[in-house]
Amino acid sequence: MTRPYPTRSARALFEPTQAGALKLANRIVMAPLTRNRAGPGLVPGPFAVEYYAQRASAGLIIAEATQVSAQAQGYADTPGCYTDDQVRGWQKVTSAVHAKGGTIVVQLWHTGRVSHTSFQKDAQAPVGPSAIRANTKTFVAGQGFVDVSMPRALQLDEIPGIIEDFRDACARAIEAGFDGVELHGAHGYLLDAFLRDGTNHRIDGYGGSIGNRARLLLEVTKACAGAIGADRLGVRISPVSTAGDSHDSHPQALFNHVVEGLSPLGLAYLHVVEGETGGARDSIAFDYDALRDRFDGVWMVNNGYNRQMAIDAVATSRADLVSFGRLFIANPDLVERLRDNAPLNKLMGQETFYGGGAHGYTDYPTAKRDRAAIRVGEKAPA
Ligand code: 8OZ
Repeated sequence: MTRPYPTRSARALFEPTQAGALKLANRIVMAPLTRNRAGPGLVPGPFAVEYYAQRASAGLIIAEATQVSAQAQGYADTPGCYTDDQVRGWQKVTSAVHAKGGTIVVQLWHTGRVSHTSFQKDAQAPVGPSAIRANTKTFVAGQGFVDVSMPRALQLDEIPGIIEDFRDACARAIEAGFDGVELHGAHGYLLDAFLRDGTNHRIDGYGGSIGNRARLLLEVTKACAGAIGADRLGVRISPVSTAGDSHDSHPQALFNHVVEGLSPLGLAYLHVVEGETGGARDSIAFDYDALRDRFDGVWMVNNGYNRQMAIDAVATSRADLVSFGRLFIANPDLVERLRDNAPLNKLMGQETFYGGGAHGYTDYPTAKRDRAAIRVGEKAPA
């Protein structure tokens, strides 16, 4: 960090702030979490309202990755934001979160080549920047985990339609009551796959140089900002993560350019996954401070943060916001537990993460309920 950033108190993590037009009760963010529980029509499922409302004390909820179109789907039972029914389903979620004083945006994605013919109209090939198959798997109902399909390269004249799908889904997200949108520019999905020279071998204006590879992300971001206001729009990137078989020969130069392009747009925030998603934070050397110095705005960090790391990151101003994934799965009242330095629930088994019903979704207890249980119970736990 070289710019002058203010130092803050150790309590700053728990104090209100603002990210663009978004008002946050604290600097603790629920990261977007794929849970594969959407109902018929890819409408948010029956337990989604309760699940998100339980977590409304987060400064910001980023609702799970949600398709901008039917073509954008890459996994079983992930929700959409492109039909009237989906919008009506999301309205119930956003109303419940707002009723509890929360702030909620939705992460919008196009999974690109991380998809399977079974999700595509007429079992067509999924689309990507180039016809290069990702070395990764997806979950298909009835088949379990299977290799993703060989994609076809998007034709140049299809790209305006992709941008339009993102813009339309943003408008629908606002109609659904979301306070804003996060664009999924990470983890090897369509926007990230365009960025990287390992996955983008195009020879038109969307491939080749870093400037060309960054074009789609920047065009989508500008279109979405035009639709809903840049101050309600965030972008997530994962510079060195190999999630979704993502790889690039020069990530520092690439993401320096991306962030320089995003900075003047006046976004609500930039959300940066540091290191390997869900894994090592430092397996690959990367200068995140160099990115931060290129971004004039709210800086959100993610990946493996615990209470002390989050307090320190905010107090030193290395970050403005910290997002938590797994800890928010297991602790609906994560904000209160971190504030009180209370013990955290253990995460249930991986079989509850993706798909299923209420178990492992809405049945994690709050600490308050635990205390109530202790008051009425026979004896307190050791
Ligand atoms: C885990 C399983 C499926 C999708 C991501 C949306 O990596 C995801 C995802 C995570 O961003």
